[in-house]
Amino acid sequence: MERTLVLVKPDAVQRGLIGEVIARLERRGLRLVAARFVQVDRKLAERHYAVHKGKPFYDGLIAYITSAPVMAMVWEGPNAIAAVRQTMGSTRPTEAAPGSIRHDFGLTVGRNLTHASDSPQTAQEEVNLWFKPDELITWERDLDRWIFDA
Ligand code: DAT
Ligand code: MG
Repeated sequence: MERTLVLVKPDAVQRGLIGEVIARLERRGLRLVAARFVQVDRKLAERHYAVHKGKPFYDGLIAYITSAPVMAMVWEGPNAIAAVRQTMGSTRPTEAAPGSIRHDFGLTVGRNLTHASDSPQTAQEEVNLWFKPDELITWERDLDRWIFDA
């Protein structure tokens, strides 16, 4: 079982797509662990995107992620990290697979709607950055045995 951080970024919040993103993750079979609607401040933005500091798009990225609220969530399931990245689609919407969120709703890399952790290590770091331990809910769904085989 893996846990991964998902952000519905400011453009998707402004466009009324929070429900669309949640619906796709629920439909995929993933299980919600935590959710928080957050106005991101510069400090959190810089910690979240620390790996991109110094890149040409960094300042624009910080301005984007702090420009309106984001819906921060943790989702879990078998292979959750890869599954969620696939549901979001490639970073550039024009390279994202048809049927993915970035394909279906996006055009440019600077307004690509969502964030998802890209490895077990970053997932753990990002979940810890965005949520306190007591905000993460461990629970079981009656349907899990029909979706998860372990
Ligand atoms: P992802 O969000 O798919 O994990 P990333 O970690 O490489 O992609 O980059 C983080 C975000 O930074 C990405 O969602 C959009 C922005 N970004 C990445 N590359 C960019 C570029 N070449 N020009 C503008 N923005 C970029
Ligand atoms: Mg990334």
